[in-house]
Amino acid sequence: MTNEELRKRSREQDEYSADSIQVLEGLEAVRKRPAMYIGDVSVRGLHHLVYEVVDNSIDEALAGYCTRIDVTINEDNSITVVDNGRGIPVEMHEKEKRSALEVVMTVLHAGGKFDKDTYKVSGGLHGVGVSCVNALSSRMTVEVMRQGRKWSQTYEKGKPLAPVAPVGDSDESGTITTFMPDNTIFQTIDFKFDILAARLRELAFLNKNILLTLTDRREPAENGSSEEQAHLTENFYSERGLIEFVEYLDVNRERLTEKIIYINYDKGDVPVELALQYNTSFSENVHSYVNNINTIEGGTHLAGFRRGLTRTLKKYAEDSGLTSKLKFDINGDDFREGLTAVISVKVAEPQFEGQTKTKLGNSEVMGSVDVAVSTALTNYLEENPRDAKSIVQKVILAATARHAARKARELVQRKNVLSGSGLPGKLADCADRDPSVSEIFLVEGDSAGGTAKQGRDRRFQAILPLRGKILNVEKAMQHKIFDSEEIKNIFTALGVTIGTEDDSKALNTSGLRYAKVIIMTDADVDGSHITTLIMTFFFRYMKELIENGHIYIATPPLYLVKKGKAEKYCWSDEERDAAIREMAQGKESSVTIQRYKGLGEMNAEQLWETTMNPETRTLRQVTIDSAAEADHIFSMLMGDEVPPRREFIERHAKYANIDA
Ligand code: 0RA
Repeated sequence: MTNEELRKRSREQDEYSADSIQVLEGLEAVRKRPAMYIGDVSVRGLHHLVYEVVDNSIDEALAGYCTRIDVTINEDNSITVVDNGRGIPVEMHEKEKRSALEVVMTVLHAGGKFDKDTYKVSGGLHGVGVSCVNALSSRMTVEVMRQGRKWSQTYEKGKPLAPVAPVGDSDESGTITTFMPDNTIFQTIDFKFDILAARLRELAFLNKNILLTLTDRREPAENGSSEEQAHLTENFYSERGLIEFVEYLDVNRERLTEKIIYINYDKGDVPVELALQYNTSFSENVHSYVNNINTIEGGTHLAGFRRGLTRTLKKYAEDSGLTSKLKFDINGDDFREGLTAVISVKVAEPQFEGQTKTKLGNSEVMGSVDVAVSTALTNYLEENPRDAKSIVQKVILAATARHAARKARELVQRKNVLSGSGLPGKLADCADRDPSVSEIFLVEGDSAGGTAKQGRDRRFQAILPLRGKILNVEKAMQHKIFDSEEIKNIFTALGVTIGTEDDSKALNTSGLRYAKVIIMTDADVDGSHITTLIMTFFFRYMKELIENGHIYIATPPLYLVKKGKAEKYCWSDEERDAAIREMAQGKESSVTIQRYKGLGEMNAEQLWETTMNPETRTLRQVTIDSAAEADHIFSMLMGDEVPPRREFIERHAKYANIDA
């Protein structure tokens, strides 16, 4: 190298580090307050990192340049995302004086700045930009295949180790991103196959004709126990998009109508795509998306959908004379009982509002969705009179049931007022009246309930025993649900009410009496069935409590390993084996193993120590990672079809191999 070249190189490196300093300020902010950028640093935030990277590849696919996205969980638990798009530009960025790739990777929100038309990064929750992922990774490498060459740059905690450099030739195009989440930032860096699979499946349905794959290269757990099974590769691909999404959501429900109603309306300003069908169940399962983001708080698109649906069906019902003899009104809810629908809109500049920033605020979207639904549904009803009649009859049935339910509900509420405190007789309440420090255990069976009552700290722990299996709400109509003693007890004990004059499903949680609602059942097949029933109830009737982090599952131990005076509680087979190995070393007296099948086998003190004492217990918080996936799973678990349920349970249940 000549002196001239050396000087040039040194000059470049100086400039390079000057740039990096400026960059660091932005990304340092992300590392200081990660939750502000990705929501939280728990399992959820961790998986958002992957979504962020994948979303960029999806954008490239939506621009028409990418057909395939491969996600791999590598052996070391890092993630690699490969796409076959055009590759992130690597050319000099005029203003920034460094490679465009480096700008994208190191400048906050730099994502779409340099190619406005084709590179529209999805806004909202995941739209924080891939630079955030970089900032929160201990190491990240991006390789770009473009124009015959392969380029690469590596970063640590968002900081480039060297400028973007060519590393070889390539006759392909695309982007390969590999990152290792920073374990000093995240509570856990263990990626869950099922969580990623649910999101990729959702993306495949929402964006047809893109092949998404997920591969797990980690070692399967030694004995293949519980969740950590050998997953190899799963492919997600959908040719019919939302139609297949609705089929997937409803696989375990009986359809009421012959065809899925499908609308793809992109004549207006806001492209609207939606699919819907009615089934014979009683729940409403409407999932809405804006730019591929699940808007769990709804918003203007959902309001437009409801308005269009209600108006169109109401008009059809009236014109057909089917509702003329009804003695009471039909309201909006009635049109959505047994309705499964997915609405997906693409909005150029989405305004997200609400607690979790998942509520669409753009007012212009309401009209677009309303028009799209009305137009398509009107045509459908005209062309399919048999289906139209089934739908109207279903709506009438829903209205009738709603009236019956209101009577039952009023009865419950009146009874509460009359019986003084209004709390169920079976409830052993806690002394403290401050909900923020109070917890309630929903306990299976009166006998375990008795032990729990003795074992608890009555200052802040309440016990509500439930009799055996609670009603399967997936299969029951609403008024039956309010007839159920156990379910009424849950409502009144929690201080939650449901239903107002104009919305029979509106939930009022402002009177919630406990910050933690803990489901405590036996560690066996029956116990997990009961847990599932209770969780289904919460998911369908008190979803807000799950979303706000109030629902927990207690984890009683599975074994007690004993030798002489030494005792160890164990929560898995591996723990048990380790305890046996450890205790067997002394050899004087023999090791005994007690398998706890039920809570009732523990005495009050043991139950307190292992399962109820906040200092020593482990609670599992119930969260919803994907509303659509949860809907699919609950309808399958609680539905009529046995084979899919058995398969699911065998794959996931911790207890299946012990008792079955
Ligand atoms: C803007 C312009 C061009 C490609 C991309 C963005 C791009 C970004 C990502 C992020 C992940 N994968 C991606 N693939 C492509 C290309 C502009 C051109 O080639 O003219």
